[in-house]
Amino acid sequence: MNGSQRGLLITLEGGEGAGKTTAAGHIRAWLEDRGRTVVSSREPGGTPIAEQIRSILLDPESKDMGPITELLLMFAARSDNLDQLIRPNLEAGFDVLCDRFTDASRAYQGAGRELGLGPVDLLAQVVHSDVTPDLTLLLDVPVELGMERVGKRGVAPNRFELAKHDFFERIRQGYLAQAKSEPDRFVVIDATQPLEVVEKAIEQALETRLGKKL
Ligand code: Z5A
Repeated sequence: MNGSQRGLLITLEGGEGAGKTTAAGHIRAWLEDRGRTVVSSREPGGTPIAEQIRSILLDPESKDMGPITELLLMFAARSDNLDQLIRPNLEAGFDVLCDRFTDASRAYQGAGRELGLGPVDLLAQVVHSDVTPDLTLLLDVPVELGMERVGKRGVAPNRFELAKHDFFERIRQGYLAQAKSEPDRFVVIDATQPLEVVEKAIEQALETRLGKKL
């Protein structure tokens, strides 16, 4: 029930082109069909300040940015998203659907940039010790397939998309390791399948994991 109860935080994770943005629309509609009010966000971004930080992070001109700067900017954006959007909406009883959250920092900065989980978990403790996703859907695709999908969009690559294959492979393995270590929070979806099959798998995960809370 929305209103008096805290809303649910659902996060979407995965490598480039896994289908998170596509899935977000489907999840939102599924929840709304059940009478829920859903607020969407994305990271980095979601608020005016965080969107400005996103521009710096994705700009290919920021090519000299070091991994610690990158991590701190991710958490600066996240902190604003939490203050302005995530916490107030959860407290108002609305569900928040976020395209990426701290697991992306674990995968991209922790595994991809090889900072390890220590600094990520430390910042997570500082920034949101009070907030953990109720459910995290990890859309998993091999790096090549994700890149192929992104390539078809015909949009200029952002700073992350210019990285080498090894970086994306570490990210994929980082995500899968996280999912394995927190099986109660994560559901891994095989996102290589046709869209209708992926959507069915997502619906099943929502029903199984959140059914009783709705
Ligand atoms: N980043 C980070 O490093 N650390 C952090 O803490 C956070 C983020 C939070 C911005 O993310 C960047 O920030 C990101 C990680 C880093 N790296 N990059 N770039 P983003 O989420 O904005 O960017 P993204 O991951 O590149 O998203 P994306 O490319 O938009 O991918 P997507 O949302 O997962 O995919 P999509 O747009 O839904 O689908 C891609 C295409 O595939 C599209 O044409 C779809 O129609 C198609 N598609 C989707 N599903 C299917 C299926 N099942 N079959 C066939 N085709 C499909």
